[in-house]
Amino acid sequence: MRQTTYDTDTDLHDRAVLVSLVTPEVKRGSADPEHSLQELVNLAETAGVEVLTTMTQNKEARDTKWFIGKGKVEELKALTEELGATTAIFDQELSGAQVRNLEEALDLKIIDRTQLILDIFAQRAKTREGIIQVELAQLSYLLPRLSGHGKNLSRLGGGIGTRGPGETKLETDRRHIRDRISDLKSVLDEVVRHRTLHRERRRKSGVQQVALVGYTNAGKSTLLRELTSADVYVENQLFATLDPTSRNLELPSGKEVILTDTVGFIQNLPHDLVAAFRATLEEVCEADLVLHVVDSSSPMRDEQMAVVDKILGDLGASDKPQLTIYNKIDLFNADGSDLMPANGQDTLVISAFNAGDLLRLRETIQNKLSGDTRTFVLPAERGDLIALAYRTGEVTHQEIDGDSLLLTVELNKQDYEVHGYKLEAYIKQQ
Ligand SMILES: Nc1nc2c(ncn2[C@@H]2O[C@H](COP(=O)(O)OP(=O)(O)OP(=O)(O)O)[C@@H](O)[C@H]2O)c(=O)[nH]1
Ligand SMILES: [Mg+2]
Repeated sequence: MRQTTYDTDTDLHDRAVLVSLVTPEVKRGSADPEHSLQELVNLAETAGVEVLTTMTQNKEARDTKWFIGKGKVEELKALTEELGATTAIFDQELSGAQVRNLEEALDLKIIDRTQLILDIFAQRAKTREGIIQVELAQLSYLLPRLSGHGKNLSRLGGGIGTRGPGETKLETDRRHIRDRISDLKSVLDEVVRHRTLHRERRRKSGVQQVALVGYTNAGKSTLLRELTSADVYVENQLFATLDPTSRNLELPSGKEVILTDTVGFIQNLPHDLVAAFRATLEEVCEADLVLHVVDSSSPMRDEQMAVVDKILGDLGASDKPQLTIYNKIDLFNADGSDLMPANGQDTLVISAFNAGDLLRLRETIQNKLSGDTRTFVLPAERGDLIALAYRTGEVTHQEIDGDSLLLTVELNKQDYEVHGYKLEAYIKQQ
């Protein structure tokens, strides 16, 4: 479903040549340019584009006017004419002027990595929140790129903007986009408020929350489905999931927790998109435990893990208790140069389709969530401490002993670290 007229129209009929410019700056970056280009191929195919071929240029610096060198533009023109391409997709972000210049010189639709990702998100967004977030990201991307009277303006379609008296079309378009951005932001604020209320209710109910995060296509939704029999969309394509889905997960002890699936991450995730999806991603910050799902079979495994760690850091979720799940171990190539990860306290090697592995996973989640059990001897008149003990975990036993109350509590590690430490002085000595 397309929800706006601002998307880039990458439909089934797009036949594209993919272009990457490798500068020393790109090489210094965290992503390997070849891997990145391969990922661009996957992204393009996910968006329904037929990829004809790829082209790479090594150059000292990007060209201000053309992005790639002028000679390379000629080469690209000959190639796209020969292959009958309709589109050129660039692996790096282009400026508005570069898009216009290339469009005119090549007579092709010009798209960059960010637009391609935004387009996939636009195709995938199903819920009201997801749709708003994608539109917000698209408009934020578009706004600074609106300049001059090039073809770019026609991208706006008829969705917004009518010419006001005495104003140029461009100014009107800009103003309408700004208005729309501020409208979307206030709608989103409302959604966020609801979400926060909902989350607080869940928190008060004392049910612990576990969030699945990871690189796109790592197997997060598969795990949600296998662990909870949830009817969720699983697909061997990038960004199958956009909206967080939560389900009850029963642990081996019989206790239930909430397991939430989230949008996948990718390298060079457009900044506007992260900003727009912040509301959704902040769900991760509320989790009692973060499950970082990794595709062990990917040749880009370490890069992908670094991307996920970086985004978790940006979200302020680095300090959360974390379990790294090396998934798809059935596809792991033992002869590969990558080291086989080992099971440890904070890591688990599994296949999402192996029942034994899933049981181990549920046991490990249980262990990570349940802190130690402690018995506190609290003076009966200290209602504040008794209330605190109840808030810091699950009280499994209660007994009166003279003027004291003995409470045995299965501690929630995180709550205990935050405020439960006040109870430390009252731990019953064995
Ligand atoms: N062989 C194998 N395939 C798996 C395993 N886990 C998941 N997959 C496959 O990997 C693909 C992606 O799975 P998803 O669960 O959609 O991945 P995701 O992390 O939710 O991806 P996004 O929603 O795009 O971020 C699907 O084709 C799954 O069937 C596994 O342990 N082994
Ligand atoms: Mg998914």
